[in-house]
Amino acid sequence: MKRSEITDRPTVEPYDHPTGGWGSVKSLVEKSSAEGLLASGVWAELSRQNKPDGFACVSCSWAKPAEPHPFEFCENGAKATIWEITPKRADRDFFSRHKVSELLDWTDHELEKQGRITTPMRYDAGLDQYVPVKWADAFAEIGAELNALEPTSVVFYASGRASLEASHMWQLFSRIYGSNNLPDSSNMCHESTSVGLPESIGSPVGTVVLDDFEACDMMFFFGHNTGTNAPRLLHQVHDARKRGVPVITFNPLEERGLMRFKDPQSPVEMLSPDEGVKMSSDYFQLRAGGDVAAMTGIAKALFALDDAAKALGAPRVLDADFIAEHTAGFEDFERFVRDTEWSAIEARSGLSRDDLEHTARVYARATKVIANYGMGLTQHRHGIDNVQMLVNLLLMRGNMGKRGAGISPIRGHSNVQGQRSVGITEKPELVPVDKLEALYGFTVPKEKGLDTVEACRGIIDGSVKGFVALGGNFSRAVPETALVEEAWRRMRLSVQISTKLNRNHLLPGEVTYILPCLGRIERDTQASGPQTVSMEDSTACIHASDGRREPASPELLSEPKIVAELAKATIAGRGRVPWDEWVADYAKVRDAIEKAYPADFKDFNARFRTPGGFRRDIAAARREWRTDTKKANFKVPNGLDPNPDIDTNGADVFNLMTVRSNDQFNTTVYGYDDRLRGISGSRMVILMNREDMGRLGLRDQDRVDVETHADDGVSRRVENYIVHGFSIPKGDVAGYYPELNPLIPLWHHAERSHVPAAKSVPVRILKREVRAAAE
Ligand SMILES: Nc1nc2c(c(=O)[nH]1)N[C@H]1C(S)=C(S)[C@@H](COP(=O)(O)OP(=O)(O)OC[C@H]3O[C@@H](n4cnc5c(=O)[nH]c(N)nc54)[C@H](O)[C@@H]3O)O[C@H]1N2
Ligand SMILES: Nc1nc2c(c(=O)[nH]1)N[C@H]1C(S)=C(S)[C@@H](COP(=O)(O)OP(=O)(O)OC[C@H]3O[C@@H](n4cnc5c(=O)[nH]c(N)nc54)[C@H](O)[C@@H]3O)O[C@H]1N2
Ligand SMILES: [Mo]
Repeated sequence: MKRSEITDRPTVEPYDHPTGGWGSVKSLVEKSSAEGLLASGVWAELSRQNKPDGFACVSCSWAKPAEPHPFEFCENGAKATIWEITPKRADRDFFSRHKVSELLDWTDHELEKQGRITTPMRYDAGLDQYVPVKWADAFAEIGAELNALEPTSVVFYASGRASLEASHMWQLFSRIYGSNNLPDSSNMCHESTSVGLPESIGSPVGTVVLDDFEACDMMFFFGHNTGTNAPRLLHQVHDARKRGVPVITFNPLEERGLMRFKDPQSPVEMLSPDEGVKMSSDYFQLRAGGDVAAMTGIAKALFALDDAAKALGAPRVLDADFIAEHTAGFEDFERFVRDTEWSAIEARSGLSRDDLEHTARVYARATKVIANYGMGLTQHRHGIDNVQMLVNLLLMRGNMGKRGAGISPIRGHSNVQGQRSVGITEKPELVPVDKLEALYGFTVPKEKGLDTVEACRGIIDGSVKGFVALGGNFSRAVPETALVEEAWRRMRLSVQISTKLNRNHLLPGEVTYILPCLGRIERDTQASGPQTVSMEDSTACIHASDGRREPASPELLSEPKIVAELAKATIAGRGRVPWDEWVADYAKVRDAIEKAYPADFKDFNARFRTPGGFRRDIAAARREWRTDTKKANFKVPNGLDPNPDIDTNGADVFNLMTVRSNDQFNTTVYGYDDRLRGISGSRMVILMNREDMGRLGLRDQDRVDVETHADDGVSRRVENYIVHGFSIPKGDVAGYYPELNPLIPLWHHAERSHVPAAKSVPVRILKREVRAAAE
């Protein structure tokens, strides 16, 4: 079970089967039996997943259709369900048998694999163990501890899974207590979207819904591993491809899901021997961080096509009417694009002018285009430039705010977008301060709170003294692992509301609690009866979710209940929130959300069971631009280079992308089989271009250490990784998150949005000379 035991030889073989297909069915059957679940019980839950009267999947946030498929789940959504409904338990007995220092040697996989936590636990430093506590004692002590701390020295983190109801209560608790320190996993994820899109189009979220996918006549995919991270979206891509819609993908890695797909719900496709549907009509393996360059090239080619059309008196290629009526900043953007040389574009993107001109021609022929993107755009120093550049491309041809067209950021956690919609944000200007103050009779703190990077800085420098987490595995998800982990133990208070054991639990502060909660698939019964919760998906549609399963333990409390009890123990007498009434009937929390956000959540309780969800009010989707200019703004990027000021100093510096495998959900590692990339047996791998390997004298399966290239005096290194040749551009290397997070400097983040730049970490690859000796 030791960490080191899994670094043995991985196998890396090209996986040339389509996504979906039999491989995914086999993987599911294996996962349920490994968890000791009968297939029949699993099927019963899975058939309710993402249905109007069922529960919202706990995996990704992709949209849930009004008319679902018979099985509206994918391989990875099913894995997430199986992982939550497991019969395994990390119970009192487990914690009495293992010291925390012992558990620190376990892998992320082994920790969570112990199963659901059943009892509230407090860390006992003398025993170096977690010991069971009564809920009432836990709440009382945490309340007293919080009251002894300065509110601005406490962080209230949320990981993106908790419901709209729990989340709205969470931010009220934090703000009445006196803190805007409400970072969210979104800070590590789509914050480049949340900062970039409002400047461009005046909306912080995407503008498309499922219906647009049915109407579009072209799609882009930039930096998203759809087959693994939002597999249900493959249905929309699959349908579009069958209609002959071109899909052009830009990704340094050949991700199977966007190459070939077999619909596991279609008997005809499953039984046919062919290779499935070709999902991308063109697939361009650009250099990581080369997206601004690639998009500048496409824009440049569009200008050239437009020039030619004008010269011939043919119809324009740019949508001149849309640009004149709806946009600002076009001239500056045009100048930037025309002034950028093809040589620079080709060098930085790693793509040829021909390929980019071809893309522009395909794009110019389409009239309704959706641009999808993920972490490959947001997790860069120039993450905001990436997002805004993609919007620029859409604006050039009026592909915004009309049916079949728009921007589609593919969100992460199943309710991460929703948490932001109901007040979880460190930026007080994004919450309805006046309404909250009038409704609940307290003063909302006005100074900006800490985001994720700032919270880490505070933990490291000691100014953050308390950390309360509504889900997640913060210390493992953030950069600069070594410094954060060390500093965590100096904190006064660490409280984790969790379902499963993870590494963050193993970093005790002076006072440390694990508070176990119900999962979303479980029945949540309160005074008024069974409760329903709600989530917002990636397309801003709100859905009801009903858990029916027997709770993993009778001692578990729901998230709203835990938040309310923490609040009552901490801020009793402050603010007029009827905590007990809300917990008794979550419909009252929904009424409260509607009062705070009347436009977005109009008739919330009446509408939230609408099949397919009801949509929040997204102004940009109807061409109302809530920006500084009242227009959609073309934005000029700060140059083509994602890491402009890194001085390689003559060293052989590679660009490391940290990515997810097909067998994990963030820091939750289900297993060691990244089937769609053909890698199995280990996650301690570095994927590298064969020419680069040759230059460094490396062969497949050689051991390497990886070191961050930075001159800030901090040494960041991971050891004993296995290198393997892979289809990846020269100069780029890839490996798995979160194991590689110790390599990411805390200061290496997107400008302004502070998203850690997890897709462009400058590293050196050092061959270990132990190979011969070890054999
Ligand atoms: N099964 C499963 N589903 C998930 C998750 C999970 O862990 N497992 N996580 C959830 C969460 S929180 C999120 S945020 C999403 C994440 O979903 P993704 O956005 O797909 O996240 P990553 O796995 O980090 O993969 C990023 C992709 O971008 C590519 N890429 C890397 N660098 C660049 C670049 O510079 N340019 C371009 N164009 N591409 C690049 C990588 O090759 C990879 O295909 O998925 C959500 N859904
Ligand atoms: N290097 C690198 N770092 C990254 C990324 C990357 O691509 N590369 N991606 C970033 C992104 S996009 C994200 S979103 C973050 C993710 O960061 P987090 O959201 O903090 O991490 P998760 O791994 O999703 O959290 C898993 C834990 O959540 C708890 N949990 C699960 N279900 C529930 C529930 O229903 N309720 C409660 N209360 N707890 C629950 C379990 O105890 C589990 O151990 O990581 C970021 N870090
Ligand atoms: Mo995320």
